[in-house]
Amino acid sequence: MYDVYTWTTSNGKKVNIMIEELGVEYELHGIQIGKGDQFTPEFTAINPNQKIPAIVDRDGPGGAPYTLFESGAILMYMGEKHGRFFPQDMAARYEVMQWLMFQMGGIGPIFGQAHHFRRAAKEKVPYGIERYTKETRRLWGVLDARLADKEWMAAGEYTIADIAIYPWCLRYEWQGIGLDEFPNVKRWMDAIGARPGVRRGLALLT
Ligand SMILES: N[C@@H](CCC(=O)N[C@@H](CS)C(=O)NCC(=O)O)C(=O)O
Repeated sequence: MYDVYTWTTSNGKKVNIMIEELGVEYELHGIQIGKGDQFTPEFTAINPNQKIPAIVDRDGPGGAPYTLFESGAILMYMGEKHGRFFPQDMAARYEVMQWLMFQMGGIGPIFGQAHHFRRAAKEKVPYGIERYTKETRRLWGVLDARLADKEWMAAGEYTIADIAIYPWCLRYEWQGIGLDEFPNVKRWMDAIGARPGVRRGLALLT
């Protein structure tokens, strides 16, 4: 049984999809970041970094409750605990971790800055818009090249690497990206979007 502290943003969606794909039991706690729920003392005790997502596994290692934040760590934990979407074989596992880290260290921060400078920033800063739009487009190119001869991002199967990257791609319009320009990513997104667990995950809290 998990307590899941999340919202409908890209990082939140990763965990929303994962819990529905796994079919685990959970209690959902909507943390409305636009209203400042992430700054309450109760949530800060769960994630001192005051960001969603976070989880508490009521049956953690040793049978004790186990608290975890950072979406990549949560996906690895759940994938390992339930033996799904995170292969055991060392070479396959590190390939998955490689693309997961690529998402956490590249796609997340860069796409996030593109969203900020292109949409949220009150002042339109041409340097910020150009810098993050250009790098976002480059990262889309990396994804498209990777998927040119592969069905999934890593290890020849649907994994937490796909689950981590997909929600960020859903915001392509915010990034000034046309899906027709990246046909391999589009095909991969269509395949992920057709999964019932993904559909259920994306519907949470909406
Ligand atoms: N690296 C973190 C990033 C988490 C993050 O940036 N979450 C955003 C929503 S997608 C958030 O909670 N923002 C609220 C804030 O910054 O105050 C992760 O992947 O979990």
